[in-house]
Amino acid sequence: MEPSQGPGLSSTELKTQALKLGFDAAGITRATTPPGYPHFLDWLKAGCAAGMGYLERQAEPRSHPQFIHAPVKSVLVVAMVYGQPDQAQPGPTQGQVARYARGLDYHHILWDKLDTLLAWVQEQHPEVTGRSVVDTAPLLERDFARLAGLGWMAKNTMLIHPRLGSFTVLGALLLDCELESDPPFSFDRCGTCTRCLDACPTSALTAPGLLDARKCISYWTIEHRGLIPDEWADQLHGWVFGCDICQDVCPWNRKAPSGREPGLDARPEHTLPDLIAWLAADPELLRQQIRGTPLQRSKRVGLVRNATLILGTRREEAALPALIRLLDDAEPVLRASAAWAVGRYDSPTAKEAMLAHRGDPDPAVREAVERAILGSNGPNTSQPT
Ligand code: B12
Ligand code: SF4
Ligand code: SF4
Repeated sequence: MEPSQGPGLSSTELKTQALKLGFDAAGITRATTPPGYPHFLDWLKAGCAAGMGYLERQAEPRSHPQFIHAPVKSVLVVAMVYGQPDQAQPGPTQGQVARYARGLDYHHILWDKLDTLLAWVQEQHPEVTGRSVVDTAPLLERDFARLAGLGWMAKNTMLIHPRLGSFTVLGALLLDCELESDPPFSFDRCGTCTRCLDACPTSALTAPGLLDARKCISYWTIEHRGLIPDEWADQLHGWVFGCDICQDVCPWNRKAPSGREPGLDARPEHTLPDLIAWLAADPELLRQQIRGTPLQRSKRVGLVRNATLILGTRREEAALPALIRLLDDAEPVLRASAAWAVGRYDSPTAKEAMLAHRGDPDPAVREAVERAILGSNGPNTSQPT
């Protein structure tokens, strides 16, 4: 028999209802200051948040969920598995998209389900108030997921559920009633493994459990606005949006189940997109194609910028005409990225195109063109290996 809780809402029934709605795991913890909060502040102080100024601006609210919902007493944390494991390798003009971003935007799917769960609670207990949280609110979600017993904070910084693995998205329902808590997950199941740290191509995992966003492909391709600096432009390793390398190599994902939510299933055109097609696409059509998907976060300008840098890194002959056309795009960021990419080709056509764009109206683009002409943006004399 479960002890009586607040207005009589049963923790077990609440979690069962969450699973019925399609979540793959649910756990409950008390609203408290998350134990990782001091670590989060150290991480910010060390500059590891890179250009994500919103984390700095909303640092204090992360100290307690009451900043999001003042009367909160309990936090229900949910996890949902998404998508399927990779099956195909990218071709020479294709890019990779992180698995979470191949279908529809998970935020809306999770918010809807959490709101439905809150409505279910309020049907029985109209006095209960709550707030659904998915990613964007200032909550240290992985810390709360661990406290609610859903898994451990792994060396790649992911929350790994022992049965579901780490290809999960998290959400939370903040409730103002007392509920019975689950025991926190108190084991570290990484053991002596260091596969994720060894596999990260940019050494962004600077220590177990520590990610420096200034070195992370996921950060550069999704969160960074504007031009990607030359020293990172050829470090995307084929990832046009996000990066899954430190999860793909993790043994805990080998036997993990595939996602059951159809909305998160991969769309073929967003799995291994043809990068030349993105460069050449009518801007409005591309905007329409990505609407309602996670790719919308980078907008057309971010996606085409990333695609341009990947093609330039590879120096794919077939991409040169599309890259040269991009030198006349309306977006200065794309013209400057195209200059970087075209400058890497060792061909008279590429040189001619560079010289023809020395007079670009934007000073930053002119600077990128000059760097490209000087060849200071990487080798343009040898063929790619
Ligand atoms: C900012 C952010 C990013 C940044 C920074 C990532 C990072 N590792 O911090 C970037 C853009 C790089 C990113 C990338 C990704 N993200 Co992200 N991201 C977030 C966001 C908005 C905040 C995370 C944050 O606060 N980071 C700051 C660090 C310090 O916090 P933390 O990693 O959670 O670290 C905790 C531990 O370190 C712990 N800790 C406690 N004590 C100690 C002591 C020591 C010594 C150490 C080392 C650690 C430690 O406390 C910390 C604070 O809670 C969350 C959503 C949210 N609101 O929480 C999603 C979130 C973490 N991201 C998510 C996803 C899916 C991704 C990607 C997989 C997307 C992709 N494929 O490209 C990658 C994964 C990269 C990776 N290995 O983490 C999911 C993760 C789900 C899961 N199962 O873990 C989240 C939870 C979003 C969601 N609602 O589902 N992300
Ligand atoms: S997401 Fe990619 S770049 Fe970032 S830490 Fe993981 S492997 Fe490294
Ligand atoms: S790859 Fe190994 S060290 Fe990294 S998260 Fe997975 S189990 Fe932990």
